[in-house]
Amino acid sequence: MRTRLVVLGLLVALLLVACGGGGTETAPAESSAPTTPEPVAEVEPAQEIQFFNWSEYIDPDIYEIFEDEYGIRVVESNFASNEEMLAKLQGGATGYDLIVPSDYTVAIMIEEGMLAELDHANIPNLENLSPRFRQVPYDPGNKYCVPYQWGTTGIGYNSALIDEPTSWAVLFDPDPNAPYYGRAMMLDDPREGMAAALVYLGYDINTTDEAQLEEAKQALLRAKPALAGYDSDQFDDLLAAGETVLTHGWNGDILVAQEENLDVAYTIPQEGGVVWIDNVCIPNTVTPERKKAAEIFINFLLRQDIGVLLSEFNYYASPNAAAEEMLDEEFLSDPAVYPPPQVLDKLQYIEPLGDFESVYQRIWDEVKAAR
Ligand code: SPD
Repeated sequence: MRTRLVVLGLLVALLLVACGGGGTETAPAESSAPTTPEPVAEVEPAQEIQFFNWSEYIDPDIYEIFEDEYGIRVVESNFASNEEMLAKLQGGATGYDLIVPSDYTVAIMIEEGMLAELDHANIPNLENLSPRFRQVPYDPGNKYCVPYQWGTTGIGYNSALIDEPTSWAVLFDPDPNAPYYGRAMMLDDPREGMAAALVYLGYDINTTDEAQLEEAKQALLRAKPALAGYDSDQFDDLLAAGETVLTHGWNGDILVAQEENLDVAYTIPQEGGVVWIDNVCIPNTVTPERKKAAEIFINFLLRQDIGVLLSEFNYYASPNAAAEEMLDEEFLSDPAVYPPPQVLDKLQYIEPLGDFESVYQRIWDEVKAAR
């Protein structure tokens, strides 16, 4: 009897071991017993970041204040179009920690997996954004990017030399006897250039209709004799200096030129124009240290006082509701900065076109190469 009980006891003990029970020595690793979490190593931010931005798009004082407060230096280099910036990054450039793509380019970069997800814990000032800029269609919830400034594309002109242009015809059916003939400019930007011609013709600026695109090409070719050139960096300075009389351009840059030359004015022709949102984003090639520093800088840009400095320098509308509370009433009610609803209704966003993007680029290249 005693022997049978010992055998039974051994069997029960073996079963307990097999089932993972029977004492602490056999407790599995995934036991639900409370454990102390390993401390997560805090990443130290880099002391320098490389900022790839449009030219003249930030008050240099902002860098100084940031470096004084955080000990992080921001080194800026510039691009002149979304396509130029995108080509550099697609070509393998890895040195950039923060970039400023426009809406449709953000969509392309997300699609291609080129952007790092933002750690919102490092960007508490996101709450300063206006609600509509927290849910932009190309990046809902600001998963990858934070809106920086927004604006429109229209026509800048010298009001001492010509009347306000009411139609894009001044560019696409130019009058050879007008003072602007030979002294006009267009942005050196494939999607913006095509958009201006398509808007003039009454078409969607994202059309893939080959016949409409051919018409746009012909309009762009008709503009050529009136043009002094294509430029996205100097178009504002040339207008302020009186070198040009008329220019296709971005509202803020033209309004800054107005400070130098009071004859400079900005208008959106009756056919409409482009509305856009530029954003700060982090390429997915950055190190954790540089990403942390870039996020600290994004958070800084979202501060109320820095948002004010940004818009006061750029003359572009702010996506930052807290900053708008501190901006001058005169600025907020300027229709050239904040277009009224009837003008907004006539503006279109550039959309990503996938493979068809190359058709726009090809037409643009052909137009620029034509004599
Ligand atoms: N001087 C900086 C101007 C930046 C304009 N970005 C707008 C791009 C819209 N396609």
